Formats: sequence, structure tokens, C-alpha cells
Amino acid sequence: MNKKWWKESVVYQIYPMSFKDSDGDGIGDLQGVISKLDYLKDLGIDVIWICPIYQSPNHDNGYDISDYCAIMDAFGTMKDFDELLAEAHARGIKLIMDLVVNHTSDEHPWFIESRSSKDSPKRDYYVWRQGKNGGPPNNWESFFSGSVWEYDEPSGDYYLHLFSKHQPDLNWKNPEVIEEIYKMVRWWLDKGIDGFRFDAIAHIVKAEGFPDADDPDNRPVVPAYQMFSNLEKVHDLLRDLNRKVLLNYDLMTVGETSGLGPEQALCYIGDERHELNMVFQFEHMQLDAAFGGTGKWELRPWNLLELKQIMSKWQTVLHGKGWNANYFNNHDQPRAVSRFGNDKLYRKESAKLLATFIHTLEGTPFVYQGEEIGMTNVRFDSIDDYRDVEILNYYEEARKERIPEETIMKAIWSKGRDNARTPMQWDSSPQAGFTSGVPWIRVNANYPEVNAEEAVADPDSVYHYYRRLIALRKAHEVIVYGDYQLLLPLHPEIYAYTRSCNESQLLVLLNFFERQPVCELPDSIELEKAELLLSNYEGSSLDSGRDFTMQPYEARVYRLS
Ligand code: ISL
Repeated sequence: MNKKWWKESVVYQIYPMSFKDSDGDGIGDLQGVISKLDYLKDLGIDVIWICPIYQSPNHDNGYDISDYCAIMDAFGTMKDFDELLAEAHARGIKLIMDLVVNHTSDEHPWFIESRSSKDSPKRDYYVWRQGKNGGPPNNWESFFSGSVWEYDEPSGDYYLHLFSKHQPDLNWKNPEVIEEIYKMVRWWLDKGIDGFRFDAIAHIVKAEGFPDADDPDNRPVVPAYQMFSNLEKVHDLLRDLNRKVLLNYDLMTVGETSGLGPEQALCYIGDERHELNMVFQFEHMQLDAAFGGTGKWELRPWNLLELKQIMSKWQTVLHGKGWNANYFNNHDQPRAVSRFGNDKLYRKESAKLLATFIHTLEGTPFVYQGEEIGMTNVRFDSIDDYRDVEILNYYEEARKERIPEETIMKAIWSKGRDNARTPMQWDSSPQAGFTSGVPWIRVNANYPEVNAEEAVADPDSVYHYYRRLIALRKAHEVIVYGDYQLLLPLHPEIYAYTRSCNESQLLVLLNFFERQPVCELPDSIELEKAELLLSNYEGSSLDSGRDFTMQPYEARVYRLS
């Protein structure tokens, strides 16, 4: 058992624009975060991951950085940041930052210089290519719709942007770029931060020669993930970064790596690799997407057997070799309680159920702001109320393709990133207590019922359930280090597993649906001797026989030994 603090931690993710506004400009800020540190301390979390707070023109809410060593004006100053770090540390909370180095903003001085002329000394900081047959250099589609290439009139060349055209990709083949990045990373680490979440790190290396992706239909743009995801050279770059920079510090590092399975993940996180501690995998985020997961906006119903298959694979392949980062929510995903739970009739029960799952698997649990009070998706009637560049680009492209408005809006309601980005609901006062001004994005209308003040006051709330789950992790080492064994593999509604290490064993029973199935445990499990440690229903402790009915979205955690 290779013990590490980052394995034993619970991480809380803050999306600063939407967390807490202290000055009434409608945008969350660092003083706002500072004012809520005690709330987070009471919740029991160990680490904050704060999404980008650097200077940015905000085309992608801070993921388009124009100065890596300055704080976004709307968020405050470097003094505020230093105060946040000191105040978090004073409460025993660590802080990790978002490292966005696949691209910068098109307003970063490097890009302005690079763009200024073909002979610029910084031309090679980015990826410039000539067009082909009067069009872009190849057919790769951007994550945010359209081509990955943007034409630059004055020079007649195209630059590459995997995300929006305001996010040109850095050229990681240029040693000067790498040196600049290392310098910046050291600068932050020397301030005393505790690690990084590596944004879009799987994409920093692109296929040699930028070949077209195969497409029998000859469309102008096609999904081309294989051309810029998880390519072999990424690993050389990460190992070099470790050797020269990261290994000198005691850090938590987690990479955002879509498009891989656990075997490939081990190339990033295998103990002997010296690259990253963990990665965010996306397989379970594709359960409800069409075309085997590539059609983000085309929906399909998800099923529990597939979830079991994916998560069991990650649990077993990584055990003893690498470490999982477990999540259902983040700033890019719709709210899990609306997506995999039931935000109408069983909001609290299903929010607790999903939490029980994430917190009792092997791996570090990540909680996204608002998840701990059971915040739900939003449904704005008009596209004008949406702010996310991915949503707006998709809307425009889909309209061009003549997809009916209603179909587009339905897709946005269920999958759009703004579902997770509406302001944190602190109380039932106007604008949910998020701001005294006009929020940058509308507050979810359910804030009078769903808010932190109500949740803190109600001992039976989702919030208090999270507190108990987090405390349970601290009390039982088996939750952190135990191995995972799936039970009832073919049960379509109940997800059951044990976690075992040394002499301890836990049993987790989760009914993922509204129906009330009978739970029939295998003979090897002796429930009579078990102690119920946690449940989201009061009556659960009354069942001691081998077969019993589970309540809608019921979750139970037992200690077997
Ligand atoms: O989501 C993906 C595919 O569906 C990923 O491949 C991709 O890595 C992801 O969209 C990247 O997200 C991150 O970088 C973006 C930013 O907009 C997101 O908020 C951030 O999490 C660009 O910086």
C-alpha cells in the first residue's frame, strides 16, 4: 500500500466566475472564495482545485490566458491570490491550479507577436501552416465546431486552434516555448501551491505532418481526435517536465485526458512512469452520447450495466499500478443529479446515491461546486441566456445545418456546459446570494428550495450527507486503499461491490433507479454481522436478511469486517 496524501484527499472544484461575488460586478472573485473557506472547511474537503484565474479576455471563461503570471481583473489581484493561498493553508486546505498550456489566448503577447509577421522571432511559438486547395491545411474539426484552422489575412497562413479561434495552440515542438512554460510553472510552484490540474494535456502533441483524417464522405471537417490525442510524444514531454520541474516539489497532479482506457492511462500514471498522479477519464461521460460516445449533442439512454463495465475495468486495471480520479460532475459536464439521477422526484436521494458511489470507489473523489447541495441542470428558453462558447458555436453550426431549433435546445438543456456554470446557490435571497449585482449568467430558478443555507440547516440534506461521506473516508482506510470486487454483475438496477484491505471489508449497495428491486446477496456476504455505516434512508438498518427490497435511489454502506 503506497500511501500518499493525494490519495487520501477529497478535492473540491471551484469555478470562480460562478462561486461567490464579493464586489457586486456580477462575476465571482477571489475575495468571494476566501469568504467561503470556512464553509468548505466544515464540509471536510482537503484540496481546492480552482479553475483558471489568470488574466484572460474570457472567451472561454479563463481557459484563454493572456498573462500566466497575473490575475484576471474581475477576480482581483495577486495580493488577493496570496491571501487566498495563505487562508486556505491556515485551514489545512491545499490549493491546486489549472495549468492551461495546450493553447493561450489570441491576446497573449506571444501570439500578438507571432501573428505580426512571418519573420517574427515568435512565429514558431504557435502552429502556422499554408492552406491547401484554397482551403485550410486539413479536415480536422475543432472541439468547439468548425475547422481547427483560422485564416490570417495579412500573412496568408492559417493557425491551429483545437478549441475556439481565440485559443491558438502552442507549438510544443519549440524548445523556447517549453522553457517559457517551465519558467511559469516554477513561478507558481515557488509561491507554494500544491499542484496542478493539466488542462487538455492529451492534446499537446499533434500527428506529424498534419494529415487529413480519413473520411469517405469527403466532408470539409470531421472529428479527428486520433490526430491529436494521447500520442506517444506527450509522454516524453511530461517526463521531461517532471525531471526538470515537478519532481522538486510535493504535488498533486491530475491530467485531463479524454479518449483513453485504463491500460493507456497507465502510460500517464503508472507508478514507474513519473508523469502524472492521476487522470480524468471520460468513458463514463460518454454513456449517454450517441455514436459510441463521439456524438456529444446526440443523446442516447445510458444503462447501468455499461456503467458497471466501465468503472469495474478502471477499478481493477489501475489497482496497485495507478490511481483513479473519480468524478461525475465538473464545469464541462451537465449536473449528474439531472443526468444520472432524478432531479424531480428524488433529487436528494439520487444526489446522495451518486455521491456514495464516487466516494466509495478506489481513487480520489472530486466534488464540483454545488454538487454538495444537489444543484441541478437549467433550462433557459432562449439561446440569448447562454454564455458558453461551445454552446454558442454548436447552436450556430446546427442552425446552418437546418437542425430544428427545438432539437438544438433539447440537446443544450441536457448536455450544455452552462448547466454546471450557473451561480452557486448560497441562500434564498435575490440572485441566490451569489451577487448583489446582475450575475453574468442567470441563476437557476430553483434557488429558493436548493441552496446552501437551507442545506446547512437541514441535518438530512445532501450537504450533511457529503460531510458524513467525507468523514467516513477519514475513518476507514479501506475506503481509500481497499481493492474493489464487483457483486451482482448482471443486475440491471443495483450496483453492488465490496472494498477490502487487510482485515477490513466494506459492502456498498446502490439502487440506481426509481423502481424497488429485490437485492439478493451472494452466500459469501453475511449481512447479519454487518454494521450499517451510512445510508440515505432511515429505515435501511431494519433489513438484516439475505433478500430485501431497496428503496428508490437507496444507497447503503456496510462494514462487513
Ligand atoms: O471534452 C473533451 C471531449 O469531449 C475533451 O477532449 C477536451 O479535452 C475538453 O473539452 C477540454 O476541456 C478543457 O479545455 C477547454 C476548456 O474549454 C474546458 O473548460 C476545459 O476543461 C479549453 O481550454
